[in-house]
Amino acid sequence: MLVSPTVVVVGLGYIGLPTAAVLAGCGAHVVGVDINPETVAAVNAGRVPFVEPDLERAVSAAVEGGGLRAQAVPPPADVYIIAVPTPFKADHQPDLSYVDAACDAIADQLTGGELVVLESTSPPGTTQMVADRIMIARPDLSTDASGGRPQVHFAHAPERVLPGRIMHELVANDRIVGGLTPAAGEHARGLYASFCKGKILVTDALTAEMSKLVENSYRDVNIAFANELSFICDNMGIDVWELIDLANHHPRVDILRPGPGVGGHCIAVDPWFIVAADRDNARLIRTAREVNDAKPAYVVDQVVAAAEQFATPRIACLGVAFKANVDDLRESPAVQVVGEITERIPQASVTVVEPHVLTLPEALVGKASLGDLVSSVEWADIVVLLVDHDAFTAVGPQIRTMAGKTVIDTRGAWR
Ligand code: SAJ
Repeated sequence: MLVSPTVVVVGLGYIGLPTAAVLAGCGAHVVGVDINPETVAAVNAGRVPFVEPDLERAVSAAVEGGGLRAQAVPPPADVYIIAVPTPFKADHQPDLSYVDAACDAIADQLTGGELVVLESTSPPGTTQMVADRIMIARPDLSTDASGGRPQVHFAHAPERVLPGRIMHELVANDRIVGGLTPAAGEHARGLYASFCKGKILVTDALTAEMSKLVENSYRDVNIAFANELSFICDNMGIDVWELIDLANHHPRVDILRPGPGVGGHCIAVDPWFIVAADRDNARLIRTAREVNDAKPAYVVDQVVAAAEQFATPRIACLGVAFKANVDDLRESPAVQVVGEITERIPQASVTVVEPHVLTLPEALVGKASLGDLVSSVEWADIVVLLVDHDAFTAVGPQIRTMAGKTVIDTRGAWR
């Protein structure tokens, strides 16, 4: 690996921006590229357009020190890291349009000798697709030095950091890198060894792609097991939280926690990439997705049933983030639950309490209001806990003693 390489990071989101800041902090000359002019302007001003502990400090230090700048178009560089979104379409098929656009943006800049790393979580075969797309645009280059043409190295290095702990995990976690060729794998190892304190595990690109999908599917299947237990326990009149706590005393049992569904941009998405790649064999993975996706509607049914005892129910929904102590509302089951409550119980007044945001998400504007914790809980007939933010778990004892309120605690935070 070059001592101070020029690294272009395409996509300054939850993964690209932290990666750019960490690389700059380790001596690389980093250019962040984003199609959103507001993101570019924010980064160049040393600001971060979303909440992530310690990130803003790292970005502003990198920008002030001259190691990081942002722009709309990729310049020539030694390394290109693609960290753009890979959502799925309505039919659960992967949408690779952002990856395609990133390839098209960097293809013109290549001269040979560069490393192109795909970090976006991707369906199996995407790294090969990236190389094929760029080689079609640039027939003067090759992936394996064949025909004497200058070689470009392609690798996949899936990000595996946990939102809320990104700056720590980016450096501390072990990192899987998979090359399209062994040489590409070794180039990628050098890049990640420059800032990762964890082990760098080198494999081929296809296995690296699958490793990321398998990790998140593993978690999804295990959360589905917990959510399925919550359905069974409600049916049988058993406290699912007590049951799980008891079962987890077994030395080889570690059941996860039920909730209102699985959110975020990864665990609710990535398993579909495996299903899309091998529908016939991915039976458990598909069923887990279906079990977890059924949970928000189940919670709404509980609230609808509770609301029947009030003519004009007042409902306080605590939390709309996709999980505890973050401001990230992407694919949040809580947003879905609140939206469906307002549709199914039109006579209800609904207040949302979300200490991590200043405004309601667009999907809820005009349907619910945003309130503070104490007055919303005091006002409500029904309190629905959707996210186990620390701010909510702390008030559990007071809420348990409030007479006359129906409490639906989807996270078991107030037991
Ligand atoms: N959840 C439950 N019950 C649990 C655990 C989680 O309902 O017991 C829910 C959460 O509330 C949330 C969702 O699952 O809605 C996902 O949360 P999470 O904390 O499990 O995971 P993410 O999406 O924040 O991050 C995951 C991580 N992957 C794994 O733990 C295998 C992270 O390491 C990945 O980097 C990240 O996905 C990603 O970017 O792919």
